[in-house]
Amino acid sequence: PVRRAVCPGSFDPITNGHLDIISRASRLYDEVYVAVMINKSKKGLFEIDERIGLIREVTAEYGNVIVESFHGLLVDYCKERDIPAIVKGLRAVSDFDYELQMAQMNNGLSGVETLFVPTNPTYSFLSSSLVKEVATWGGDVSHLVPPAVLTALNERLRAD
Ligand code: COD
Repeated sequence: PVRRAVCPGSFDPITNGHLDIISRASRLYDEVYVAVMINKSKKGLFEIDERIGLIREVTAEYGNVIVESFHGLLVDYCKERDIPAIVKGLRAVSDFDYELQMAQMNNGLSGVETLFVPTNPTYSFLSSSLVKEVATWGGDVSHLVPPAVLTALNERLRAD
């Protein structure tokens, strides 16, 4: 049987921290689905299609990563695609509380398992929102995001 896992998130935009988790998952599973979860109440910097395009570009080299968006519950996405495992990165204790709640809720809803991968310490402080804030004020984020994302950020922030 094909072993599948999903890495869900907002990915607004994808960072080296996300990429580290996705690449490690891609070595553990036959197919890794990256699900850009649509949150109507949270307007992002990048449109969903732009986020997907960037993720596809920077994960192409792994060869077994499928990138999609989904509007709804993560457990329903997993059910539709026969995915038994969610892979999440844990940055610090501060992530743990909320991630544990979601993992237990998702398991209770459908039996899906969540596996936590400890973040590479290089990226333990890294989040999409901090990247956006630093880049907005002209700070250097070139070591925190893939080159394609850096270009997209510069274009977007210059345009506004
Ligand atoms: N290092 C390692 N991993 C990281 C890093 C980093 N620096 N930054 C992020 N990650 C990992 C984490 O595992 C994180 O959870 C994931 O990447 C995604 O991060 P974000 O910031 O893009 O996404 P979030 O936190 O906004 O994602 C939340 C979800 C979209 C996963 C969640 O809200 C969800 O499942 N929504 C769907 C609706 C649903 O099912 N709700 C009920 C949940 S119980």
